Amino acid sequence: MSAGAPLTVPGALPEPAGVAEPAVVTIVIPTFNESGNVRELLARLTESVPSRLPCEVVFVDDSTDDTPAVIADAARDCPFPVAVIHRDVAEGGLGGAVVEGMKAAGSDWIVVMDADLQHPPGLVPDLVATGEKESADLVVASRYLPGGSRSGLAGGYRVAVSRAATLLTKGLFPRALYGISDPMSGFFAIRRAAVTAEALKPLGYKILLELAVRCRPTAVAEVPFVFQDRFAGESKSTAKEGGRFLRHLVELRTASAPARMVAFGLIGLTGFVPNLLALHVLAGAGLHYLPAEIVANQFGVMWNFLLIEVLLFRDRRHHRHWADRMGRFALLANADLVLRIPLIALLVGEFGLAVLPATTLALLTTFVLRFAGTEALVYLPHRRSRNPRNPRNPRSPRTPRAPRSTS
Ligand SMILES: Nc1nc2c(ncn2[C@@H]2O[C@H](COP(=O)(O)OP(=O)(O)OP(=O)(O)O)[C@@H](O)[C@H]2O)c(=O)[nH]1
Ligand SMILES: [Mg+2]
Repeated sequence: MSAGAPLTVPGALPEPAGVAEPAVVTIVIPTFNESGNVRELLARLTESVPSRLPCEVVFVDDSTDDTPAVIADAARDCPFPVAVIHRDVAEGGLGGAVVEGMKAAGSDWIVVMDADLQHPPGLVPDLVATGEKESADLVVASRYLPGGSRSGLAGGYRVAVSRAATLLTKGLFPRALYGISDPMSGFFAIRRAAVTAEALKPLGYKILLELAVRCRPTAVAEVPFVFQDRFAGESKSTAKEGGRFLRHLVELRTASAPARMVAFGLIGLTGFVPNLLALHVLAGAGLHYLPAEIVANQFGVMWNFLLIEVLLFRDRRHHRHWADRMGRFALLANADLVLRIPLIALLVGEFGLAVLPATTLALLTTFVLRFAGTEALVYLPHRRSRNPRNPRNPRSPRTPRAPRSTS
């Protein structure tokens, strides 16, 4: 099986001999070097799913080992269709892989599960049955319901991190996650009709969170499950994945312009720290306080620029060169200072406001102008880069891919 061969018919899954019934559930399994697990996983799925529910399996694989070959071999014994989509570029990591699998799904229900047997295959039919019985769009396998447990999470540290991440996420998205006790779960069933794949911008591990926040499935149900020990191989979850998760949270939370403005303001506030520190050092070195103020302000501006680039406009950076973005951002930040004084003078002199309310109003006005300016002049594509086929990303048209069938 040659990795990354162009695939031409999106969504096509072959029917294995002897199975006439169309699949009710497509089981999407992301794999990254799971050659020690996939054979056992397919065997356990064979034991527990097709007798209760016609199914098909789609692996979305970013492996550098022989996982696709092992799947191809093991799939020969499966009474259901098995396909592998192998990606040369692991765009969006685990979450990106799941979305790719969802696009290829041909059934009414999609179940997402890990390949390392931490998610019990026997629960797949129960997830779908619960969804049907409760007319739910999304059914989450939860470790936090009575009867569920996190025993497979290696060590107290992992348990604490998982719990803290759950609380933080629930706090940030109380409405979207209402009724979901385990938004960090990677084991769930969702109706294909509830997935708007174009709305998804997955980033890393938390694909359930991405779906719940961006697709807003209306009815949600839960089923308890015991998170098992990894069957074989090593965890792919790294500290880098933690950073990705925080970026994912910020991206989801700042999807609307008002939320982005609040985040822009909060980042702006943190800029006081480098600004004051630089002022302290420069004044200590004997520089006159006025030039020191101007130079120190640039430290705050650069700090803000870096945070905004990484946290707020990560997916809107490629329209301009970084030096162009930095120059425009610095210009707007300094214009803010220049604009504020005449505005205060106008509000006091012409409109008779007292100095304090005039300053507050001027600060708010210049802040909103600066935010709008940053959105429009720094992080929106300039006209030349527009492309009728894909106005938001001139570089992108991606060749559609279909799964490579292995059985
Ligand atoms: N396609 C794809 N799959 C991935 C990627 N990263 C992880 N996976 C798969 O996603 C699933 C979950 O990854 P794990 O490493 O088991 O993460 P985890 O369950 O949080 O960590 P452990 O509890 O230590 O196993 C596994 O099936 C992995 O093979 C990726 O970048 N691409
Ligand atoms: Mg795992």
